[in-house]
Amino acid sequence: ALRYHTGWERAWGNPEPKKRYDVVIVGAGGHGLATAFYLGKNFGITNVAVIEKGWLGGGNTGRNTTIIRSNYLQDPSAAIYEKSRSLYETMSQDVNMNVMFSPRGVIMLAQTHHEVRGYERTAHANALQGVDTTFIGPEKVKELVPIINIDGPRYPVLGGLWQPRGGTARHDAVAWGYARACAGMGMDIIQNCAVQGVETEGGQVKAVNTTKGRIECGKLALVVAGHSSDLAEMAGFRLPIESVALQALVSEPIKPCMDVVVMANTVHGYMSQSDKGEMVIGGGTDGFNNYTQRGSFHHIEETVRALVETFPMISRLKMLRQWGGIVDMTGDRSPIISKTPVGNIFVNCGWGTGGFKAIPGSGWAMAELVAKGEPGPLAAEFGVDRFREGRFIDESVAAGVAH
Ligand code: FAD
Ligand code: PYC
Repeated sequence: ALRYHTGWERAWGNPEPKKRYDVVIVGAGGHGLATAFYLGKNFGITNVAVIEKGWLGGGNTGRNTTIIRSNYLQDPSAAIYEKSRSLYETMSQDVNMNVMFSPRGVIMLAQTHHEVRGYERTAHANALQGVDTTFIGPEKVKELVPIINIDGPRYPVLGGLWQPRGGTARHDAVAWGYARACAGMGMDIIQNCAVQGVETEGGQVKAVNTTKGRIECGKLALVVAGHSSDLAEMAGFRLPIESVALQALVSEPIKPCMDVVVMANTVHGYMSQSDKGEMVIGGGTDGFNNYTQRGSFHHIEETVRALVETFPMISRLKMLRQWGGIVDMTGDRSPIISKTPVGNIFVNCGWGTGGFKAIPGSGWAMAELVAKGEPGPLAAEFGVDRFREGRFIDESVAAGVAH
């Protein structure tokens, strides 16, 4: 039947850059594309280019393990992640593409007494923030995840933080959906076009220099995750970001055996089952800064060894693929959505190991910042100045991934 599949329309165009745009967004990952989408949808700003050095969604957006949840501790985090989670519920309709959002529920296992106390605290905080989570006991964990071993010798399962409305979505479709919707609003998505320089004059950006030539812009949004420090350097300022590889792997496909997402932060691994049946697995970040988009062997071993304790049945699974992405880590494990020392440059980065879930909420908040020049309520606490002023938004536990 596939031989009849010819003459398909392009979902988004392949334009040459124009001389000037009102807004240039660097980075066609989820956050850059969502920023463009909400600039158009919420503010009617459509003379926008999204510039991508590779292919859209080819960065962390297409490399993550797709976990969506909003069970964070601090109020500003719960607000933006919950906004984002709720936007995932209508994303397929909003962008007119099936992003396969699957609110199957997420459990963060408590495997030490410290974690029990920590997650009970988070559940109370979430109740006050309007985020639906509960602390559940080990029997309930076993009921939700029959393949789990709750009596592990080193770290028995003592309970878990359960968010029934968390889940997963198809990550490529999120990027494709936004890209097609943005192109439909008349925006240009320019792939294979690396930004190599940022021209400023009198504290304002004038243009970016790219592998496809000079492009003038009224405003510039830097949304490049692990390459944020490079772009900031081009624009003449520094960001408190470290870049490091985080990797994931998938097994051969097997019959449905686990219909929730499980994160085991003490033994350190997380696992869900994709619609194709593969077990999607991830572990910790590399212990050194680097820009390599691939995994390191010791992580595979450590992650799988950790998960085998909790899920003994995976010991006989074959692993098919592994890959890595460059994540942009801040010291407090919270993002930066901020003005910069250059008047009309704005930055969105620092989502680190946990920004897939944040894509729509982040785009919503960043679009408001770019359109108005000032952050709205969702972004207000995430300015870069907080590192100078000591107003950290500590989410090192909620991040769930060892750093
Ligand atoms: P990206 O998708 O990386 O996009 C940035 C883009 O900028 C890239 O496409 C890059 O090519 C482009 N770029 C860079 N430099 C330039 C330049 N000079 N010129 C032009 N373009 C440039 N988050 C979760 O919420 N849940 C998870 O389960 C989860 N799992 C993860 C697992 C792994 C293995 C990894 C790596 C990450 C995971 N994350 C997860 C984190 C999440 O993937 C990221 O936070 C999120 O995708 C960041 O999106 P982004 O749009 O900011 O960045
Ligand atoms: O933020 O939920 C998360 C996550 C899981 C795996 C990597 N990040």
